[in-house]
Amino acid sequence: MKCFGSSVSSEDKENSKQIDKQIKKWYKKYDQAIKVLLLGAGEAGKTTILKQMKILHINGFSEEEKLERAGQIKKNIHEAAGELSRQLSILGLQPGEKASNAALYFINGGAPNFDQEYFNIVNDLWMDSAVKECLRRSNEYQLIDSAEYFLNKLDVVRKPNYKPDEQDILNCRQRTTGIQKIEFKAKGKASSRSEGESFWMYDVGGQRGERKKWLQVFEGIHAVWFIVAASDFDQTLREDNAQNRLRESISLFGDVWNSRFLIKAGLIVFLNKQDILERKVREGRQIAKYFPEYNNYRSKNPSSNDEYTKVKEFIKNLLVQVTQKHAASQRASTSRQDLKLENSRARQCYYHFTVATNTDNIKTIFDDIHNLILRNNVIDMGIA
Ligand SMILES: Nc1nc2c(ncn2[C@@H]2O[C@H](COP(=O)(O)OP(=O)(O)OP(=O)(O)O)[C@@H](O)[C@H]2O)c(=O)[nH]1
Ligand SMILES: [Mg+2]
Repeated sequence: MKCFGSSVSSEDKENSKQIDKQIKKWYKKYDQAIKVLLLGAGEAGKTTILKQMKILHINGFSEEEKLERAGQIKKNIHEAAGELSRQLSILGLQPGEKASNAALYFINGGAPNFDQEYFNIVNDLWMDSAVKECLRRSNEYQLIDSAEYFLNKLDVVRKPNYKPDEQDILNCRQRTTGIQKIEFKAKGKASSRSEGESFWMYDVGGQRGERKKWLQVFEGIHAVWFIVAASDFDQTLREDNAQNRLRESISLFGDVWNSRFLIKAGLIVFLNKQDILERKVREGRQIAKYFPEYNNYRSKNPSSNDEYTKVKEFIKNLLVQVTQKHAASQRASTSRQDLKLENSRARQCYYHFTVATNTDNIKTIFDDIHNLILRNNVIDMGIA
């Protein structure tokens, strides 16, 4: 039996040296953290994904953080109750006497003290059917996503010793200003080390005024996770009520895809808020009213008669088209020789349908992406 190395030619030796060198180079790269940047428009779900990473890979939330979140959750309730109260008359809705009085309390303002009397007033408002109708029409104005979740949990949140659980924290809304970073280690199926890989994840604010800060974190990013709230097709921007939210997201995605600062970064799109999208479609909301091109859209999977499946594929296709448009314009301006090079480096984009508030869903998707990074797509991911 031949022993390894006993009859190795000098050519083999040279090859093996080269491979060792390459492997060392890779390990050196992996020694550094894998840097992930969360991007997307306001309220897309970036911070919610970051919170999931804390739950999945760090120790979740400290007692101090939970207490802080309890205060923010009460502010969410106050903001939601205030907005619903203001919109009742704008939408021409007629609540009963109790809810009318409660609405006046919110319209007249004043700092809340969150005592039991305060929660009775919120309850009077929330129990009214006109207020429920007002919530149903929330795409016509700006209401935080967590409104229904916390108004339905009034009995729990109003308890003097209320401490939020993980699901409450995932639903709590707090706009990001500035840049946050978390560090964690994660082990994938293909991890070669017992402790797994190091990740650095950056979260930024997505509203228009925040985006000028993004450039500060583009340097050395390996992967961008671009979060789109797919359910936003019938809503307008909080910053500009003349602009459709989903159109803004798609145009922003184009800017990110074409950014020369991110050309080496792998791009993964999270088509988020699938739970809300599915509910809207099942309720009969028509995407064609906002995206007339839907009428001409032919599903790639015509055997599926499911309207929700068709709508989610249509939204994904809007993003795919952005990447194809760029490739086509590149080809038009490239010589034959360069074209070969361009095609050999054709950039990939990966798509996932997500519910950022669902820990199991995000765990599965994170594991997929992690394994993709480790397996064979290192070049696509911009790491090698
Ligand atoms: N139902 C549902 N709610 C979600 C989902 N993803 C995020 N949310 C909620 O949407 C709201 C906005 O999410 P954030 O994570 O704060 O959004 P963001 O992208 O960080 O927003 P900015 O900080 O303004 O850029 C929060 O109340 C979340 O709980 C989802 O998939 N489903
Ligand atoms: Mg945020």
